[in-house]
Amino acid sequence: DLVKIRRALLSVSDKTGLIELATALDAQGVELLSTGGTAKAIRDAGLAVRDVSEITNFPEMMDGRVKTLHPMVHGGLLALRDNDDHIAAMDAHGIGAIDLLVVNLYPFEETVAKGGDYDDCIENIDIGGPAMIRAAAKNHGFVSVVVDVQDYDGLIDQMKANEGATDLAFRQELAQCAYARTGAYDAAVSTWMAGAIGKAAPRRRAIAGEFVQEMRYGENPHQSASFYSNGSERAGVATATQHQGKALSYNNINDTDAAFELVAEFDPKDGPAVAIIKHANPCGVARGATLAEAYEKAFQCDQTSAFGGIIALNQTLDGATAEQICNIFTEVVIAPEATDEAKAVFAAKKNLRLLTTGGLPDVLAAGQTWRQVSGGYLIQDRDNGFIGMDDLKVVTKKQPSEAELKDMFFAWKVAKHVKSNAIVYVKDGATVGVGAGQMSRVDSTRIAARKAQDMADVLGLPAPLTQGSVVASDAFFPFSDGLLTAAEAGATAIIQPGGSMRDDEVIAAADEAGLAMVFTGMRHFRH
Ligand code: 93A
Repeated sequence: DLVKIRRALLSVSDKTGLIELATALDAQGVELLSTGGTAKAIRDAGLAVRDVSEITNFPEMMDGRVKTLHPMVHGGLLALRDNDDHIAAMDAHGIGAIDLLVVNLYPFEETVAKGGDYDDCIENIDIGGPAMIRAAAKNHGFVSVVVDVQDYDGLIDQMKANEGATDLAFRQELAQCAYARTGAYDAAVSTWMAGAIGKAAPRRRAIAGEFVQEMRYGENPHQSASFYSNGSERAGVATATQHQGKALSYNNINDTDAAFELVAEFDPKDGPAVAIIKHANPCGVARGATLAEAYEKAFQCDQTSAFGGIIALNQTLDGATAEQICNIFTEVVIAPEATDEAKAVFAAKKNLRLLTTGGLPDVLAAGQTWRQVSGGYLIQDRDNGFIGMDDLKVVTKKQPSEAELKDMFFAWKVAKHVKSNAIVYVKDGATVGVGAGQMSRVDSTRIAARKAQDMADVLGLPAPLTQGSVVASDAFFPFSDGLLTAAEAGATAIIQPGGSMRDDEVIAAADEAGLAMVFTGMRHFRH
């Protein structure tokens, strides 16, 4: 199954490594064919190359839209070398076999990422390149196809090991990669177009990703898993730099993402904020005068759960905060940046992973989230819903104080990142009780209060920190029982969407208990 490479067609937009590759092929005695810009680059380097236009007997035309779309090219790629009819057709029409295709496509994805306008993006849709790639990949029994600059060295190694030939397994792997590339390319075009023509729910959708790494295992050890990026430049776990520690696990990536998206709710201009995450839910979130203070306040919320947690910071990790983080075992720390001092502190903790991202993601940015269900996908807009002071409606006799309002907004932002049913008690810019993922809202309210009581016992406080707190609920209270539980725990003010059939009953209960309550008119379910 070895096929010797005698003739190669090179047509690349990204000319990185081109001359090295062409030189190596030339040294192996391979005849080189090429399109306009690629041929020029090779020729300028002093190597012999034939223009495709000479083979097709057609000039490149229509601004290069038609260069390689010709039977002289496609016949050379597609002909079965062991089929008499195909060989006869090649002879009859003077078609020469092409044994190697090296293509990288017009930079469509980069053009979109750079904010290219509509016509610019359209012009960067490569037609001839994918056509050749698909043809060569189909005929991998005889043809090698390379679509990635990083595969050039592997190709040359393979040829050197086989006297200028490639083996079938190698060509199969190249072909499999090639179809992933053309598939991803068209997925990018289709995704861009859906946005460009303002189609939120196109009839068909194509998704694609770039392989990042194989995970040791998935959510559990018996599940295999891998990690793909979608090419987004959003600051976060997929684009972060890891400074130390072993590779992240599937659960680490999921939790780190939850942590960083949560802490990004807190603009660094308003001061430091810290989120500690376990199982994708926060077990402590706080603001502070310093980052170290914010960490300490977040840690106070649920010291027990924070063990083995994942910590996200909304600003540069400093040495003092790093020291504090080292007091207990932590899996991952993610921050926009880290000082050298902080890195030095962490260097002693070999198992701790430090990730930096260069910035925070924009929580208000549009985007989409995906969820797999059996037989399909659910796709929705990211929850970038935001409420401001003007959106709040005070529904009780009692008005919330300024301090309560501040804490309410804080609690509301946290609640958006807690699995439903979500209940979040907050006092002085720090969560003091989090109830997550319960099937009934009143249970979440009780659990959060009980955890606050547990913490008071641990810390030796006379009363739980929920005394004098505010509470956020991600969706409306369907009955007054949840609200009354919060009041019992010592909450003085409540923020919730409103909209229950029994809002009147709930408001009356709040008035009776002397609470202030505001409605946001927006829900933040998270499942
Ligand atoms: O406009 S195209 O879709 N029409 C073609 O026939 C064609 N053939 C190759 N673009 C085409 N290509 C692309 O040209 C290749 O995929 C490659 O990205 C680029 C290389 O052009 P040049 O050699 O002129 O730099």
